[in-house]
Amino acid sequence: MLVPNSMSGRKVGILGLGLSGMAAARALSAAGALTWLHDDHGALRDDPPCGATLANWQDWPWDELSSLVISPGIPHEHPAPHPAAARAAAAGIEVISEIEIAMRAAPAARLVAITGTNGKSTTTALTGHCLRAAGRQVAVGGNIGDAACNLDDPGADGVIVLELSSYQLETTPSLRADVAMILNITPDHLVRHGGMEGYVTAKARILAAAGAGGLVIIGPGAPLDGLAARHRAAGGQVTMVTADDAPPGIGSVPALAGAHNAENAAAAAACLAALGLDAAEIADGMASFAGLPHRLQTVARADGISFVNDSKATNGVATAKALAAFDNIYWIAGGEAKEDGLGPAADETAQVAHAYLIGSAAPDFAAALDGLVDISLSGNLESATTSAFADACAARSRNGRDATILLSPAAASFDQFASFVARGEAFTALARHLAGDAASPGIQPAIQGGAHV
Ligand code: UMA
Repeated sequence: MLVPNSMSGRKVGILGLGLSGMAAARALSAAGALTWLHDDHGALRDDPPCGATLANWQDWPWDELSSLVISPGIPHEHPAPHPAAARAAAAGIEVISEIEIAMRAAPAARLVAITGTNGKSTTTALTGHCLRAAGRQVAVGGNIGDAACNLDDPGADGVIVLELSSYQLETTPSLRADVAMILNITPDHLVRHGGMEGYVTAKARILAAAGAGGLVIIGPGAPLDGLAARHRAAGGQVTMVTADDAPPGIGSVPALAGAHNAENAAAAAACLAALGLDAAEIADGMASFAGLPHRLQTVARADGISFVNDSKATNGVATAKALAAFDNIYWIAGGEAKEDGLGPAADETAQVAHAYLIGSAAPDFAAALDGLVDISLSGNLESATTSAFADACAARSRNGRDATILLSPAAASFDQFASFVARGEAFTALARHLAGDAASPGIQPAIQGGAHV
């Protein structure tokens, strides 16, 4: 556990008792701080730690609080601040994240901080995996799943690799990174950041974390070019990477299929080189990377038909990348649409044999795809997967072509599932049932522990 000893004796409110809120409560308790805990939905995953009081936020000792730790999913500015955050701001009480609590523990390990709209979990897991494969002590956490406060400091020779969302970056003023990455920025979470400018500003906070001494690794395209120029002008070190900088042979690693993963691999490789790994260590680590669940994860195969679970693709940019990575695709999409709907995914349909649309986004997605591909309005995932498999089998018996049944929704899951994890698990179960192969021999297992909940 990362314990912020400098906060000993402080009184701290904690809003939201999910993974990060409870981790912050435990770390603050270990530091000797007193905490008051509240969750609007009454959920409490574990017993409150020693020194913690469960109480409605209105009943906290506001005059004595030094800080409010707010869960990343709770708005503190846009579209409207949670009333407790508004009260803290009015009283001049700092509003901070659980990541900030971990930073105040001042771990001795070197720190890699990774953000981006898409690919940050894969790049975080890949970087951690390669370091571990090269014999380094590593702790991996943040938005990827394990709260930062739960990590153990691997020590001065070790590395902490953190995936950071825009929500977490906004409220972590003490972030300091030896290597910081921004992989890409495309519109996402705009309501929470008051628009694109606010979203880019939140992501760009990672540049300040690297300061002049750290290395910033930046992916291609706008608005990243501008951020890179700005950071260089301020005296910072910047390495810009594209897919062409990926180590040779990446294309044959199943978990790193597609041009987008070549970009992720290029960023990870630049980071690993900066941390002292040689080219052979980087190549070996990448070759043995098994990927993450729900991201281009092959979950079943039957007679030349592969089922690929890309449930984590909750926006059009992520789905466009998946559509570019396969041939002859029977594509399942839909759910709760983002502001830009299918976005660039509507321009990547050249390899789509048929689209099966589900959830509340289906009518809008159908309109966007009209005239581009054959469409079925399937309603739900079960119907879509069953139809896709039947159609793919029938076509294969006619033309002999292998096919991919791809769940890459370009939409959030919340209209029909509790999370993208639940959606991906449902697809996996259906796929294995249809493939008649519960164990799915020959399927490369994705590494566990990276699933967001
Ligand atoms: N809650 C309230 N009031 C509200 C809203 C929520 O009290 O108005 C409560 C909920 O009841 C819940 C708690 O707040 O009990 C917080 O739940 P949460 O899911 O928002 O947060 P955590 O469980 O702490 O998980 C967070 C990240 N969640 C979000 O950013 C929404 C996790 O990222 C992260 O893995 C975890 O911390 C550990 O760092 C998830 C995510 O969806 C995977 N991230 C977004 C993304 O990747 O796009 C940013």
